[in-house]
Amino acid sequence: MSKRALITGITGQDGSYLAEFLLGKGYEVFGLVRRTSTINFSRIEHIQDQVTLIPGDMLDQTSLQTALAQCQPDEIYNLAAQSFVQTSWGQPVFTGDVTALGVTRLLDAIRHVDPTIRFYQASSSEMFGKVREVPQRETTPFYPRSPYGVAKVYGHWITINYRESYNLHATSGILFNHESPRRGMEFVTRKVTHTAARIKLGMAKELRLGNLDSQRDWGFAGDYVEAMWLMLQQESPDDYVVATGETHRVEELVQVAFDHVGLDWHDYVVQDPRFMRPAEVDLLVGDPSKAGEQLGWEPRVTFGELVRMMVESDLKLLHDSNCD
Ligand code: NAP
Ligand code: F7E
Repeated sequence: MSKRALITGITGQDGSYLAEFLLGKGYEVFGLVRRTSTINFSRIEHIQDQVTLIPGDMLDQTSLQTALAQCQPDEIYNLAAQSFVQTSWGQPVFTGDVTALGVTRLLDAIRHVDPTIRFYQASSSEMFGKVREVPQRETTPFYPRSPYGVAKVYGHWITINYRESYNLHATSGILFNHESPRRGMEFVTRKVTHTAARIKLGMAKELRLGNLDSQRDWGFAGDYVEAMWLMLQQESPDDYVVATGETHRVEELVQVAFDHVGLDWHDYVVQDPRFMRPAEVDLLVGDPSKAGEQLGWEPRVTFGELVRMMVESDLKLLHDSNCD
C-alpha cells in the first residue's frame, strides 16, 4: 500500500516541489486548495492529473477536519501561510490568523480525526530576526522582527505543544530562505532574476529595490523539500534547522544575476524607499549540522548555480511568452 500525504499550500513554491518529490517516492498525494475566483494552479499543472485536490482553507476548521477525514493521510505537510514578510505589516491580523492560528486548527483536526498522522510544520528563519547568535541553530532563542515572524513563532511552539500534550508525531522544520524558478515574483531573488532577464530582452529599463545590504542564507527549494520528508521518516518528532550555512548580500545576488546576462547592474538598479521594511532582520545564517548528522541531508545547489538557474528560466519564460 502506498503512503498518503496531504500538502497544505500545494499551489505554492514548496508545495509544488514537495508534491513532485512525494509522487517520485510512490506516495498518493492530496493537496488542500482554497477557493479563488481565478484558478492559480500554474505551479502544479504538469502534475495535476497525478494529485487529488481537496477544497479547504486554513481559516476554516470544518474544512480541515473534512479534508483529513476524506483523504486519511499518513503524513501532513503544513506549508500554507501568508508567507510574504512585507505584507505582514499591512495585514498583521490576517497573517496571524492563517500563519499562526491555522497551525492550531490543523493540529486540532489531527487530534480529533487521527492522532497517528505525522505532521510537518513549515517554520522559518524569520523567527530568529534580531539574531541572538550567529549562526542560528535549533537552540537559538527567537526574536522575530515582523508580524510574519511572530506568527511563525506561534506556529512553531503550538507544534511543540501538541507534540508534548497529545503525543503527536509533530515536527518543525526551521527553514532558511529557499528559492527557485517557481518563487513568487514579490520575493527579492525572483524580482531580481526576472527583471534582469526583462532588461536583457529590452522589456524593462530599471530594477527598483529596497535594502541592498540585507543578508540571507539562500538555498534551492528542490533540495529543501527532501529535508521535510526526511524529518517525517524519523522515529521521533523533533526540530531541525535547514540551511546552507552561507550568507550573501542582496547586492551580491544582483551582481550574479546581471553578470549572467552580461550587464553592469549599477546602470539599472535604483533604490526605492517603498521596498524598505519597518524593521529588518540581522545576519541570518543557519547551522544545518543537526540535519546533516541526523537526517543525512545536505544542500546540493550553490548560491551562484541557483541565481543563474533562475535567470536562465526567466529568459526562457519571457522568450516563450513572446513567441506565443
Ligand atoms: P508560497 O509560495 O507563498 O505558498 C503559500 C501557499 O499557502 C500557497 O499555496 C497558498 O495558496 C497557501 N495558502 C495561503 N493562505 C491559505 C489559506 N488561508 N488556506 C489554504 N491555503 C493557503 O510559500 P512557499 O515559499 O512555498 O513556502 C511554504 C511554507 O514555508 C510557508 O508556510 C512559508 O511561510 C514557509 N517558509 C518558506 C520559506 C521560503 O524561503 N520559501 C522559508 C521558511 C519557511 P494560494 O496559491 O491560493 O495563494
Ligand atoms: O526578502 C530585501 C528585504 O522578501 C529578502 C519568505 O519566504 O524567507 C522569505 O522572507 C531580503 C529582505 O524574503 C527588496 O528587505 C531588498 O531583507 O525575498 P524576501 P524574506 O523576507 O527573507 C523567509 C525565510 C520566510 O519564511 C518567508 O516566508 O531582501 N530586499 N529589496 C527586498 N525584498 C523584496 N521582497 N523586494 C525588494 O525590492
